[in-house]
Amino acid sequence: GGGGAAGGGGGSVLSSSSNGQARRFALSPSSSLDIRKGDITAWFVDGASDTIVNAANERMLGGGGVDGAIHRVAGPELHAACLKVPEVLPGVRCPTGQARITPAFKLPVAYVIHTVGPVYDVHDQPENYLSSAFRNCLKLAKENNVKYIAFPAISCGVYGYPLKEASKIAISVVKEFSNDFKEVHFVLFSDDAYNAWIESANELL
Ligand code: AR6
Repeated sequence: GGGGAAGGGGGSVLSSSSNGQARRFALSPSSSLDIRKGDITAWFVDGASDTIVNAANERMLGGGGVDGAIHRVAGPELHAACLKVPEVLPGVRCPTGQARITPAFKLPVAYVIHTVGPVYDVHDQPENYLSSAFRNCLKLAKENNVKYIAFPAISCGVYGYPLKEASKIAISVVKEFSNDFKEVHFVLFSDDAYNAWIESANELL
């Protein structure tokens, strides 16, 4: 607790979000979905098994956007840990739609789960890759006994996925795991992303 000051942290206290924009929806009697605005690199709930998801690329060695921010805050040990993830094809550590887990080093969470969303205009049926990305992250988190997990808007930056379509997929997949986590959070950087996620949650939950 007490992590709210930097923004995004303190998931159990809605008002601790950096700008006060946060909404909570029930997934089950013991599980909730939180949608908030903020910087995912500052997010944590209790530190013990907290996990943030990185929107990486297949090489898994950093990049721009949220990936760049996560590597900057985690420090160079994260890059070293990613290098140790075996390549499944030359230059590919995490194929599109899959997920890999590493420690989080200087981030205030325990783990980073790296996933790769589809490039909207390149992949056929990008919805299948995007739902796989969310599903594989949640499966991997569950296997590691994670109770609190936060996602960014995977594929919605340079990969060009439309926010509303992506939010419907993201929330639908989270619903499949209604009993598996205490809290699933979406930590969104822009007003547009936040509004799209709230709209879809109102439609689907
Ligand atoms: N916290 C939360 N969300 C963020 C943050 C942050 N600190 N920074 C950006 N976002 P993107 P992609 C939002 O482009 O589309 C990288 O270079 C951002 O506003 O980071 O999956 C990788 O290495 C957007 O809504 O990821 C890959 O090459 C969302 O995060 C490629 O980009 C995702 O935008 C992946 O592209």
